[in-house]
Amino acid sequence: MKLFYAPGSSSLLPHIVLYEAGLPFTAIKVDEHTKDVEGGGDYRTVNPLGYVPALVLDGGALLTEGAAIVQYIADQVPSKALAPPNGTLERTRLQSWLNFCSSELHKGGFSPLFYKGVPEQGKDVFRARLAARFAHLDAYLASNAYLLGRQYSVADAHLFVVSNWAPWVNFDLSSYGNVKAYRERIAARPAVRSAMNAEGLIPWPDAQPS
Ligand SMILES: N[C@@H](CCC(=O)N[C@@H](CS)C(=O)NCC(=O)O)C(=O)O
Repeated sequence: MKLFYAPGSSSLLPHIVLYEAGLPFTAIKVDEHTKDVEGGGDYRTVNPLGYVPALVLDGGALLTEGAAIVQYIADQVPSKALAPPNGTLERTRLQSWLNFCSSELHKGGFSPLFYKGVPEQGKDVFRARLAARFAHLDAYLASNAYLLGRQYSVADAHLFVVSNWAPWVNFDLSSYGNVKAYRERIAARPAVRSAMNAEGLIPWPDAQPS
């Protein structure tokens, strides 16, 4: 399998999950802005939409969208319990959290804060949305070690990855004590450290890598 990634971006999610799964893969770096692929080529020939992550399977099939990619990876190694079995209520709960991270936190919260053309006043609208969602998470994590309760899952990798961006966009997480403790638990996982190390993210950079 080949994972196309840009350091510190949402592609860190499948990168972590590939290490959690213990499956063989090659990680190929992409410049998120120019679309240049390290070693040569234009990334849009892999994913016409131009964004990471993309996972190319050994047979050549292309998978896109982080939330879907990580469920595919998890299903290859059911013994690792990275996702509840398909068709169960718990699987639907996992999908709820993955969608929450993709839509409410990533696209509907953090993404607009990265856009240089958006005025600060406009950005405050998204900071307020994020604040409400992190308050909800903080209350939830007061009595749950992980998003699915007692069991770590790919959704935790997702929340970890999107919340990593807070210092890059001036969103203060310090008042969310349970989120902080949770993030420290996730960050300590060997697979998380391996993926972050492979992307040059230890220590976490003060600004988004260019
Ligand atoms: N819907 C996609 C969004 C992925 C995404 O936003 N990727 C960003 C990095 S975090 C990217 O590659 N942006 C460059 C671009 O959109 O051209 C997913 O959830 O996987």
